[in-house]
Order: sequence, then C-alpha cells, then structure tokens
Amino acid sequence: MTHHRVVIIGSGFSGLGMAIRLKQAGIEDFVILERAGDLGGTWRDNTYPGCQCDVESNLYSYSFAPRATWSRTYAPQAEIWDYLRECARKFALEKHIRYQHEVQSATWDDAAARWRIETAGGPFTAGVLVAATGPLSEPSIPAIPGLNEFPGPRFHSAAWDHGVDLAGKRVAVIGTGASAVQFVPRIQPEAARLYLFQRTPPWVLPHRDRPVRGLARALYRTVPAWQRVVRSFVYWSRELFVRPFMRPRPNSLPERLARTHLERQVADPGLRARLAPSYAIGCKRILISNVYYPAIQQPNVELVTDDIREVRGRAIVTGDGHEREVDVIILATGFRVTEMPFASRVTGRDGKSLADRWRPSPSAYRGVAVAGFPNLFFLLGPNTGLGHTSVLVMVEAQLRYVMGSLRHLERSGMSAIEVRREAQDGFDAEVQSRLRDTVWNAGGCRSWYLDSTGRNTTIWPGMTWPYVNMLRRFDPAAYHLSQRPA
Ligand code: N01
Repeated sequence: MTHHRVVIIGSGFSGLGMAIRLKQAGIEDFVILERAGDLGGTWRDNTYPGCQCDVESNLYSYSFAPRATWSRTYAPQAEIWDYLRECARKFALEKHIRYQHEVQSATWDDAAARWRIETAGGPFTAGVLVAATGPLSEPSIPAIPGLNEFPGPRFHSAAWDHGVDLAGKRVAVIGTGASAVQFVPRIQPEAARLYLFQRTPPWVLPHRDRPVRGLARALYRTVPAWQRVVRSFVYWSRELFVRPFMRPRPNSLPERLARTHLERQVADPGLRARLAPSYAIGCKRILISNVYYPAIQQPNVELVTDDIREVRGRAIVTGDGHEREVDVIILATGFRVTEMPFASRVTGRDGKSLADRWRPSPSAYRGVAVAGFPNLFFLLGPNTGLGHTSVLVMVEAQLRYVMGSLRHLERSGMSAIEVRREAQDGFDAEVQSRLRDTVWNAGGCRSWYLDSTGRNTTIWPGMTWPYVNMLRRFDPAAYHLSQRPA
C-alpha cells in the first residue's frame, strides 16, 4: 500500500492540469491513476475521422502552457493529444502516472483521515483525492431492442474501430450531435450508402477554422504576449457571444446566422424543414460545420427522421415499419454525463456512496466539493460545464481553488477539510435559480445538460468570468476542518 499526499484520478486535461499546478507549487508527492494505457482522456479516446475541437486552440489550451505551433485555429484531435503528451514531458509528469490503474473503489477512512483506494493495479491511500474523471468519458449506448444482436460491426464514436473498412459498405449512423457532424462528412465519400438517423436536428453555424500561417506562428514564438492577446480576444468574444442567446428569444442573432447558413447550404425546402430545429438555439450544444449539410445532400446519403423501433438481424426498423439493411452501425449517441458511474465507487464519511448522496440529482459546492466527502475535490464537477466557450477556463479556476484549499489545510495543521452542507445547498439553490429562465433549461429541447429528474446539473449559468472571480480565493468559511483522533 503506497500513501501519497494527493491522488488524482484521470490523466485528461483537468488531471494533468492539477499535476502541473502541484509541481509548480513544489509538491512532488502525488500520483495520477489512469485506467487506460496512455494519457489524454477524451482526446485519447475520440479518434473518429474529423475529430477536432470546436473551440479555438489559443483558448483550448492551458494559459500556463501556450503552444506556438498549432497548425489550425481549431486544432484536430491528434494535435491536441500530442499537446497533452508534450505538456506531460515538459512538466515531468510521466513518472507520476500509473497506467492500467482503474479505480475500483475509494473509501474515506475517518479514523486515519485519508482515502483508501483500490485500483486494478493495487491499493493506495491519499491525504487528498482529486476526481478528474471528465464528464465525457462514459459512452452512452442507446437501449435499442436488437442492437446487441446485430451481426455486423457496431461501435461508438468514442471507441472508433479503425479496423472496420467502411468502403463500399451500407453504414448507419445514429445521432446527429457534435461528433456525428464532424465524422459524417469524412465517411460519406467512402460508404456505398449512409443512413443518418436524426432524432432532433442540431443548430449548425458556419465554421471559421483556418490554417495558422507561418507569420502568425513566428509571432507566437517570438512575441508570446501577442498569443496572450489573441487568447483574450477569443475569450471575450465568446463571453459576449453567449449573451444574445442565454435567454431564449425567437430570432436571436445566433439563430438568424444559423438559419441563413441552413438556407444557403440546403436548397430543397423539404429537407431544409427536416433539418430546422424547433427549439431555441443554445438549448443543445451549438455545432459548427461548413461541410455537414453538403455531405448529407450527397446521393448516397439518406436522412432518416422516423424513430428507430428496433434492430432486426441486419435491418434497422423505424416506427413507420420501414427496414433498412446495413453492414455497420456507428453510434454517435453521446456520453453518460449526468449519471457519472464513478460516483457509485466513492464512499464518504458516513459510509454512504456518492451515487446515493447524489440521488436523485448531483450537486457540489462551486462544482468542486461535496458535504460528507472530506478531502475530495472535483474538477469539472456538477454545474461547471459550458456550452459557449472553453471548459479549460473553468478547470483553471478550479485548479487555483484546490491549490488554495491544500495550502489552507496545510497551514491549519488539521487533517481533514469538508464543505458545510448549508454552503453546498445555498450554492446549488442559487445556481438552479439562475438557470431557471436560461436557454439551457427553458429552451424547449431535451439535452444531456438535464438529468433524469429534469434538473440541469451540468451547465454553469452564463458567462465564465464571475465563476473565475469567485474561485480566485479559497473561502475557508464554507468549510470545516477536523483533526484525526490522537
Ligand atoms: O453526443 P451528443 P456527441 N436514438 O449527446 C442522439 C462534446 N464534443 O458525442 O438530440 C436515436 O451531442 C441524440 O439525439 P437527441 C460536446 O460537448 C465536443 O455528438 O438526444 N438517437 C443526439 O443527436 C458535445 O456536446 C467536440 O434527440 C439518439 C446524438 O445521439 C458532447 O461531446 C466534438 C439516441 C448524441 O449527441 C457530446 O457530443 C465532439 C437514440 N436512442 C463532441 N440516443 C469538440 O469539438 C442519443 N441519440 C470539443
């Protein structure tokens, strides 16, 4: 059994960010437990064709590790994954990572004031546990009758099977979210036939991606302050962009832009009507693409808007009884965001699991701390997701806050720190009240932002700067400290 001052779960953007901040503070006694054989989280797993970040790389990167060499303004997956490996090398993180160490359980031991962690690679104990498991790490597999019996290849977009050759095949894609919009234009030219099963049409805006030319790269390299200016510009344009659609209003500016994009790219009024969303823009994540609408109008593509009833043998059967025979099924059905399977493996002070504590609906103080779970911090926890800008803005605010709490705990000489229940409940009530009339709650759509009770436990209600400001300083009054028995 090895003990560490801090144990981080997950080596994606937030887990690595935590590790870097610890190192910068001179703390070396930590490990990162990673269930896979490589680092990178969602950017390691999502290797589907066309995978690309939909936020500009100058903002979708750590502020403390800018990169001058992005090839495009919106970097492709391989480059982002490479960036994370580069950061791990630059900050000497590799020696701290324990691969193939999936966490099976984490239990708070009150007498010893530490976390006892069982993993696939052996047990650990931790003074402080940081859960950086990521909201987009558990693929959601739809409960379609007969899907498991489909005799051909079938895979989720987040676990792309590159061994399956799609050339000349009849391919079914289920789902039209952010992932499908990126890979459908890539696989359409290969497939003999592509059936795209759309349950709800997304809002799509034009993409402004372009190559980063030599001059810009040279400027970023030689005048780093210039890249910081560009980053700030991107940040504030996105902050301002969210305002016109935060409250659902018909015909908002972003909605008009998206409608014009649809009208320009799709001439057939019948198809256009089937692609036109009937909910307010922003209610679901807004997608960006210049190639999605053109791809789905190719003669080998059929957009299917009837509900899927079942998979029968090789056929996908829709509600109207129509059967479409396919060779491959690709599930672009998103992630289990609000259930967080990891929660059932964490047991707190009173012997209750986090999943029980979070039933029927999760919440956390400032998205990072939960009463009953001392010395445990979440990165990108409940209500700190975003629909309009880089989640790394939230992650960096949380890193600063967690570092503040570690310093506070150390200075106090105590062994445990736990958020007060009333602080957590008060924060949650305020977030929920601010969310009530926003597009994410009242936009007229069903989205993964809402959990099974209809509560929005995913999204931060609006601009990010108030959150960043709030987390600038650790607030000891919201916590109580305790000492382990002598
Ligand atoms: O998943 P989604 P995603 N039968 O949940 C449909 C991030 N991301 O993987 O809308 C039929 O958006 C579902 O239909 P409906 C980003 O945060 C980022 O595409 O629920 N259809 C929907 O169309 C994003 O939001 C990047 O009616 C079913 C689709 O599947 C998040 O990941 C790139 C169904 C799921 O869409 C998830 O995106 C890619 C069923 N039973 C992803 N179940 C960046 O660029 C679900 N659907 C940063």
